Amino acid sequence: ATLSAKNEGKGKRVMIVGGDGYCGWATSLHLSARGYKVAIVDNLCRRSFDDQLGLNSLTPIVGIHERVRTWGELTGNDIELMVGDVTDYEFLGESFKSFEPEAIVHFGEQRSAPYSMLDRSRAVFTQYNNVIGTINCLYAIKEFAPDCHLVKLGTMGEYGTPNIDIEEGYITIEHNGRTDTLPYPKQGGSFYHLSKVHDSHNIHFAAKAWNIACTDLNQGVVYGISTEETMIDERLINRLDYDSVFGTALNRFVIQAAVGHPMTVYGKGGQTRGFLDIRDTVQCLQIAIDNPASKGEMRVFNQFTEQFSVNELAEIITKAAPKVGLSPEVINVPNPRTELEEHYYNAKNTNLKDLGMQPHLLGDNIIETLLQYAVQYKDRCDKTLIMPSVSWKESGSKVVTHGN
Ligand code: NAD
Ligand code: USQ
Repeated sequence: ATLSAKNEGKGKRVMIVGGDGYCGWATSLHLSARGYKVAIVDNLCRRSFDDQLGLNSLTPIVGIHERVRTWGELTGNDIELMVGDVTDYEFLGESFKSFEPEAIVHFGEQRSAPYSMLDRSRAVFTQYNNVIGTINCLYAIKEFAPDCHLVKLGTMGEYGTPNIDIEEGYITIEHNGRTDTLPYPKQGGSFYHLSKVHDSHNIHFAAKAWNIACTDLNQGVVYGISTEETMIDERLINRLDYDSVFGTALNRFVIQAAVGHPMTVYGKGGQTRGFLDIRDTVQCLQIAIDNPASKGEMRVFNQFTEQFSVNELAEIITKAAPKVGLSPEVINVPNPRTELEEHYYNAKNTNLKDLGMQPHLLGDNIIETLLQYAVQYKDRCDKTLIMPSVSWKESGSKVVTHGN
């Protein structure tokens, strides 16, 4: 297949932890198409969460072995596959010794806020999986690949919604006549978001203690389905979550509009977040890898392109939908989360733009394309999975054995 690929980093050895997931699969193909030597490390737990809770991807995804084989057959680019868990240090160490990564992109965490609030055992799993996995990556770099650049996915949600502007990772504070630049205050809104806060602190410390090069990418909510590479063949299709546990705001609204379900605005809908197209996720990852952090530094980028409130997202879709023959409704459902529904929000995102990121903005064309795509797979949607099923207030210590 012919791809409009640039290949500045041709030959660079990049390990992608979580490469079977939504962001990780798209990034693996993007880099592989551009001549990077890619190894995917994934324990496939995301697929088992679907099995546990009875969820599914709107798009029909094939198994990881078939995905990787298909990619190799169609493009001649081989991706190495190592199935295992990064909380297992012996496995991770062996992966480092055999692949010898020059950069490691760490997507491999439990990334759903509602999943982390299901019950005590999921809260503990989320923090153990995420925090220990990241500590293991730091030790593996120290022990086996001291020059390897860690590119770690954090989240904009680490900052919460403070009543002042959000900076990129650090803020200069004047206090009692003295000044210092310090980590920006963190206020995660779920045990998941807090796992990322803990990761950031651990990375910041290890970067200094062991002279490791680290980039913490505080990514906003990702939307979109296709990248150039995932569209070559249906066996390369990316996953697309629409259920109330793993589905995220804009993707959920698009799918809801496509299947004739009202768009579920939680509470007043003034909740504002940073968003980006999945084509910008893969672009930003390449930029971060091509321009490594300095050793001993934890560099922080806020990785989003535009800010919207959930009400604004619903309005944008309502406006674009008639062009594809749809007329979605909006419902305000009681907010299952503990969060501000009306608040100030102004986050900086200049570092990636300064390095050349060219954003894909959320215009009508994109919404139309997303809606058409969702309509194509609408029969795979189980509408009973759409309404919120996890309450922050009711999270208890009893194990919830099914999603609702
Ligand atoms: P995803 O769940 O689709 O993918 C994560 C992948 O990591 C899965 O394939 C899973 O099996 C794997 N994984 C999890 N724990 C692992 C472990 N211990 N060992 C090995 N593999 C493991 O998630 P995603 O949406 O692709 O998100 C990727 C990363 O980006 C996450 O860290 C997430 O927090 C972050 N992020 C995502 C979004 C978003 O909107 N999707 C936004 C901001 C940040
Ligand atoms: N929301 C609705 N209706 C819905 C779904 C969500 O109003 O049907 C609201 C939520 O209440 C929240 C906002 O939309 O205020 C965002 O929720 P979300 O589920 O889209 O995103 P979130 O839980 O924050 O998590 C997602 C990813 C996570 C990532 C994060 C980026 O799952 O991995 O870290 O987005 S950020 O939001 O910037 O922290």
